[in-house]
Order: sequence, then structure tokens, then C-alpha cells
Amino acid sequence: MNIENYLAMKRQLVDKALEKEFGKFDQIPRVLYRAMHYAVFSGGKRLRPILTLMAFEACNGKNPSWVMPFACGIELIHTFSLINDDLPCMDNDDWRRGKPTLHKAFDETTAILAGAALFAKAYELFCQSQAPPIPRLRAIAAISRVIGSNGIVAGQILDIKNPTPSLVLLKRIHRKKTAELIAVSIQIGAIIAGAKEMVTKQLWSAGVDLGMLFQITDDILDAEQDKASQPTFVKRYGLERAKIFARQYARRAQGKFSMLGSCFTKFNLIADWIANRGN
Ligand code: GRG
Repeated sequence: MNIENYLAMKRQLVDKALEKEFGKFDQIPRVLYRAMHYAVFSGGKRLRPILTLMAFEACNGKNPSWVMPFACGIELIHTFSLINDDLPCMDNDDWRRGKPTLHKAFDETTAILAGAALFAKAYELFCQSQAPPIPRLRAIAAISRVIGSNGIVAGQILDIKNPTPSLVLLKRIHRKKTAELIAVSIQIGAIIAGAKEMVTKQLWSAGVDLGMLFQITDDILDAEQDKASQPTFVKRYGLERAKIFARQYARRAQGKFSMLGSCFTKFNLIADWIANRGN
């Protein structure tokens, strides 16, 4: 299987579903709509929603309309986190995906409000899914856990307040800021498909390793483009050791996905794709 083609196909499905949601917005202030649209449709890879769809399929999920609102909502939360990360009070970035960041293309106030609206929209979508109530609530609870005060927000504040973290703290920052959102993206696909707890737990664990691989690869790409502003594995240990860490996480993730059987083989291809990605 050609993983690039597979990802392109899934990306198209996610884009179509997101476009449909944006088509339903009415009576919202024009500038808010334009800012939300700009942030969501500016060239993201859609990795997290694709992982949600993959897990749903691998766990034999039957009704895609149950899972798509979750896939789209996860992407909106990811977009919200990027908007916030770029703000002058955080990373103060002018560029994202080769385009001006949201607060540069519009202004800071509009960027903050558009982010807040995307965050709220994500929860509206989760609630609108037709999945049975118990898995739907379990998935919403799992997502809420990884974005709050012991999740992404924790990772972000630890990152900002600790310019020279120990290895243990650096791993925690990466895990909280990046890896757990990737892990939960996979896990909720399985929850919505009705997978057993043993499977959802194993997917969480494999997903955290995959997410760590994703973040370290991001650090490596930033270093190669001379872009890193925050503490990273590369800054602390150099490029070669960062690559060793990345390979270790890739192998760990692949071992865990393999234990779940042949339905999860695609996740191993995704791990290779992440390790070799160019952006
Ligand atoms: C409560 C969700 C929330 C956020 C507030 C600002 C903040 C706290 C956290 C920042 C988290 C963050 C932006 C981590 C970096 C993760 C990362 C490596 C993002 C890049 O992901 P890609 O490459 O992005 O998948 P694309 O552009 O493809 O969508």
C-alpha cells in the first residue's frame, strides 16, 4: 500500500467534512468566519483526524457518521492550540505553514476569539455525533483530559516556564503538549467503534509513543531549518541522539501496534511516514 496516497485520500475526506461544517455557519460575524476559515484551511496535514478514522476502521467501526464529527472536532482543537501557540504572548510566531499566522493575517483579538469559537465548535460536533451515548461520553471525557490542566495546557506552561528542562521534564512537556493529543485521536476512534478496553488502552500506549516520535521528528525538522525556539531534544542532546530517540519511539510504537494484529499494520506504516516526513 502506498501510504502517501492513503493519507491524501483520507485528508480529502476530512477536508470535505470540515468544508460541510463551515458551509452550515450562518449569522456569525463575517470577520470571525473568515478568521476561523483561514486557520482551518491553510494547509494542515490532518494527521490527528486521519488517525481517528484509521482506528475506527481498524476496530471494525461500522457507521462513519459516528466518528467523523470526532475527527473534525479533534482537528479544530489542534487548530485552536496552534493559534494560541503562535500568539505574541506565547511563541510569537509570524509564520505558520508558509503563511502569516492568524494574528498577523487578522489581529490578536480576532485570533483569540476565532480560536475560542473553534474550541467551542469542536465540542458541539462531539455532541452531535450519532454514536451511542456511552462511547460518545467516554470519548469526550478522554479528549477533555488531554487538553486541560493535566494535558496540553500543562505541557505549554511547563514549556514556557522551563527554558532548560531535565530529560525527564522535557519528555513530560513533549508528552503533554503533543503526544497525548495524538494518542487520544487514535483512542477515540477505537472507543467510538466499540472496541474492548484492552484494545483502547494498548492504542493509547502505542499512540503516546507515536506522538513522541512525531514531536521529536518535529524538533529535528525545526533544527534542520534552524527554526527551534523552545527547548527540544535536538538542542539538549544534538541531532544524532535526537534521531536515536526518534527511532526508539518508532520501534516501541510499532511493537505495540503489531501486538494488536494485522488490522493495525497501517499504523506501523504511519510511524515510518512520521519518522521520514519532510514537514
Ligand atoms: C487547550 C488545546 C489547548 C491549547 C492551549 C497553546 C497551547 C495551550 C498549547 C500548544 C500546543 C502545541 C501547539 C504543540 C505543538 C504540537 C505540534 C508539533 C504541532 C504541529 O502539528 P502538525 O505538524 O501541524 O500536525 P499541521 O500544520 O500539519 O496541522
